[in-house]
Amino acid sequence: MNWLMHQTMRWFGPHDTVKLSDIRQAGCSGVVTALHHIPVGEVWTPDEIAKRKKLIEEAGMSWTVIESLPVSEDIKTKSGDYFRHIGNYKESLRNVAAAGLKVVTYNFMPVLDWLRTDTAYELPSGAKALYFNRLEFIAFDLFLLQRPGAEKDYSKKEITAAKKVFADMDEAKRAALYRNLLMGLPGSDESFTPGKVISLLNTYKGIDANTLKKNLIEFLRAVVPVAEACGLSMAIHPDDPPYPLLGLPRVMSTEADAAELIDAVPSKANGFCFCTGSFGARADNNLVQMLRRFGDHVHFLHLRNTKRDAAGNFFEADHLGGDTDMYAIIKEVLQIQQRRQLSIPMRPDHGHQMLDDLQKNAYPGYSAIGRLKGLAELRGVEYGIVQSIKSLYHIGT
Ligand code: CS2
Ligand code: MN
Repeated sequence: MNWLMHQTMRWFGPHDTVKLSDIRQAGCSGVVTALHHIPVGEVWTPDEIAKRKKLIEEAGMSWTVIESLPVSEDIKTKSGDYFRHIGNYKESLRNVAAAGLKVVTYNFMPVLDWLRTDTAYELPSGAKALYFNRLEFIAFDLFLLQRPGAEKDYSKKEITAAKKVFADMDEAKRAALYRNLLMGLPGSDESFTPGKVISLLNTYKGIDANTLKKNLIEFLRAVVPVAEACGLSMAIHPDDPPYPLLGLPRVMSTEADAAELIDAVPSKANGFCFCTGSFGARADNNLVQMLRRFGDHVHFLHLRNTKRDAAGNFFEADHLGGDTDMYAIIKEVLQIQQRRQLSIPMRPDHGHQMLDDLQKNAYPGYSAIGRLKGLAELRGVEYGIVQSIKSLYHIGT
């Protein structure tokens, strides 16, 4: 036996304040990255791919997983430049496969990727974590964004409580809340006025979850055969958080969503970036059961933990803390790898901002030291499981 997870970290490219040498010193042999400078919908050319690959290889690591080859809004909404973007996506797939890449992560979340109310939530230790506070989120929706019809999405009790939360916030807190929530927008450095955000949300006016799911399946029917033919695996990242927000539909939040996707386009090349942090933010997702069911389709792992409460808030806990039993997850992953006779790439998804990193600027969740700590803990769990199995069965002793 001994198929261990392939340890990687995400790198945002040459502008990332975390260096490739930091990632190597954390113990990674792989780097997960994307060509963020290429506009969504356009082709990743062989030249640009080769340049990035060279940087990673010169740093002594390999690039096998892309996160993400983004799916354009036109593809998600099946409008505008749809056909051109689908053609470009296929071309990018062929180009990355020719360069030796193996896994392509993407998501199908409308408009916004992840959503958090606080990107620097102080833990009792002084380290900082990403946090989603439901009442603050409702306050943002109702009073900062002033989204038409938003009241329909919340109970009277929640609205009253959110009013109070909002009244107690000073201007600086309100501005930070607004900024944090729009960080998941592509090009989030630009200033998005509430009017601009609402017009983006309005592009989904006629698109409910059924239509979005249909569009996702159509996208997969177009690209999975190409991926399959060139030896690539597609890996969808789940919704984060895994439920509808701001009136936008979400279609990859639950075990049922995942099953539907595989049934609709049955191919090994159609699979998941299994993010334990995103799926795990829902109490009704049984992650071990999901891994057992979809193990053959898990092409990439994001290992992260969240701590939920009854009011719908959650924060990103230590990798071995929180509501997800990381020991059980890793044990399951080891069995999948053994069965499939391969190593699944994994990365510690997010980490706390801590120690020297408290003074540094990094992408929220992506400072070096917290992720290094997370990776070391996860690696330790994996090592412990493998060693104890060996000694129990007297393998190699
Ligand atoms: C990531 C996602 O930082 C994160 O939360 O897990 O942004 C992820 O990269 C995308 O959703 C994948 O397309
Ligand atoms: Mn993730």
